[in-house]
Amino acid sequence: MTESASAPRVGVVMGSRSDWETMTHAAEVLEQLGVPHEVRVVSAHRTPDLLFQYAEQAMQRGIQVIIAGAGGAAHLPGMLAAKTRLPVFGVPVQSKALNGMDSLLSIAQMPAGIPVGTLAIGRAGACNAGLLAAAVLALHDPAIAKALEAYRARQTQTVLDNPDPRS
Ligand code: RP5
Repeated sequence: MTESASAPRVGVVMGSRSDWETMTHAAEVLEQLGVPHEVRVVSAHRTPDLLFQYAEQAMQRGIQVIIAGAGGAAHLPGMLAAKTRLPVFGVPVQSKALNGMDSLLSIAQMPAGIPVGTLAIGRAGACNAGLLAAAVLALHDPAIAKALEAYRARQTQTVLDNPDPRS
């Protein structure tokens, strides 16, 4: 289980241990940017009471953003969003049967009134969920803002330094 040293400000949750291969990318980004976070398996279907408890207690525990990844009938992000006003970013995990299209549509097609910010399927979505969570916290946290700016500058420089795709 991944934990950062200080009190977590971002909750990275997922429907199953099998989602970790994807969701580890969100945690890695948060780690790189120095964002205190926690990682938990919370299943909408197998542990519905835990889901409610997590969403109800998140804010009072100091969580400010929730990143939720799930695959298939991916109800976790939407149900978390139904139970807390914290921003919830949903990551569609690439399912075996339908390549993640089921996950994507389950997460994106929320009814008006209960928003989930839906990311891309798989690794890119998980990375970007981490970056978006950091961007939200960066609005009021200069250290995270600086880390985010440095991350982006490094990324730009890496592309500029390697213009020839053959080398
Ligand atoms: C979803 O079912 C999980 O988010 C996971 O993506 C999918 C399959 O879960 P496992 O059967 O691998 O535990 O709830």
